[in-house]
Amino acid sequence: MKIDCIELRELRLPLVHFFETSFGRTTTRRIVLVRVQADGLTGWGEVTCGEEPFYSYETPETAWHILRDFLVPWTLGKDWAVPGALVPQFRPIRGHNMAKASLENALWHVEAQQKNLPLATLVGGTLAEIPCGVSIGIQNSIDELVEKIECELAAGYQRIKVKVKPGWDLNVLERIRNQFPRLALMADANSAYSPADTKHLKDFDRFYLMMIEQPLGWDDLLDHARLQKEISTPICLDESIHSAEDARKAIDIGACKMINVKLGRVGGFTAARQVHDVCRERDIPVWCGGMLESGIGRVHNIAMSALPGFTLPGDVSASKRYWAEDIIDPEVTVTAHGTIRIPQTPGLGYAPNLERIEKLTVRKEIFE
Ligand code: OSB
Ligand code: MG
Repeated sequence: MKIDCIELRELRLPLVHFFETSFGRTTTRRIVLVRVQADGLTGWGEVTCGEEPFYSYETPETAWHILRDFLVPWTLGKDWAVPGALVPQFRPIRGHNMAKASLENALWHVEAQQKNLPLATLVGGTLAEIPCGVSIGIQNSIDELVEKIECELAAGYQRIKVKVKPGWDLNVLERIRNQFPRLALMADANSAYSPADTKHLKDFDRFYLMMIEQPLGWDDLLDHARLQKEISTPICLDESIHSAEDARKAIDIGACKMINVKLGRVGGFTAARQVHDVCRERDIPVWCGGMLESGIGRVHNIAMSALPGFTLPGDVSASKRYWAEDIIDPEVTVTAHGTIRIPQTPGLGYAPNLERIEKLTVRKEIFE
């Protein structure tokens, strides 16, 4: 794959409903897209960082800088045997996995077209249909949250994840459990608690959650291992897992019983497959997390979710939950039984809507 041209763009995309976590509320996304031209084909990637350095230190500005000043010059004009060849090339840069993933994933998209394969098949996916859940943010009231849960269940989603933080946790879970005793329910704390809250976190056990995601420090493994010994709710790690090495260490010390895999957080399809493999060898279920992606990132998530170890419903849901109009055609839709069908056509299986992408673009830089 000879890289002839790389284009970076930033889009502004308003969410249909604000999304609030323990670290803040998002109303409009800043989406950085990467478009690569190679061997006469076009590949798309998305930087999945948040607007602020709260989920991780990456932001649209840091990603643009790392791409423009390092990753793009290291990639452009060269001939790459496979997308995974970018991994050792990018290794000298510590971290910045979301910037790295955007470029590597665009090459996977090119390769899928070259080999005439669906992206999911190219990356090793075997499932024809993936189970879907939803992540519901903190709302203005518990009544509004319950209303949202009812609406998502009516749409067919197979499990509900709610965001929690001190003051929006036991009261909320109590109410949900009373109303939906059999619901497949989980909670995501995004690092809102500390080891001093162990007794409080033990109280979550009575709600028999599928898991609690990232209760403690965003970069911690050890305290999660200590906490897991004290609580019966399975811990799932998100923020702390940046590589297959992290996954191995976390599992070895008992810091988690499940892992949320995000393509951006681990640095692209190559690393995501390695995390998947480490977990599968150790019987640790994985599922695909979300970062409020536009259609491009969403379709990459769908492809990854077809890997055989993705046995739990992911945070991969329909375009219309996020956007009045997505930037791909068709939009991602979910079946009445809460699944997404894996496209069987070569490439992404969805077409980036160039006209709409152009209209939403607020900055663009082209490298040839
Ligand atoms: O922790 O999984 C998370 C969104 C932004 C940042 C972090 C997270 C999330 C979500 C939303 O939970 C998942 C989605 O619907 O895309
Ligand atoms: Mg999370």
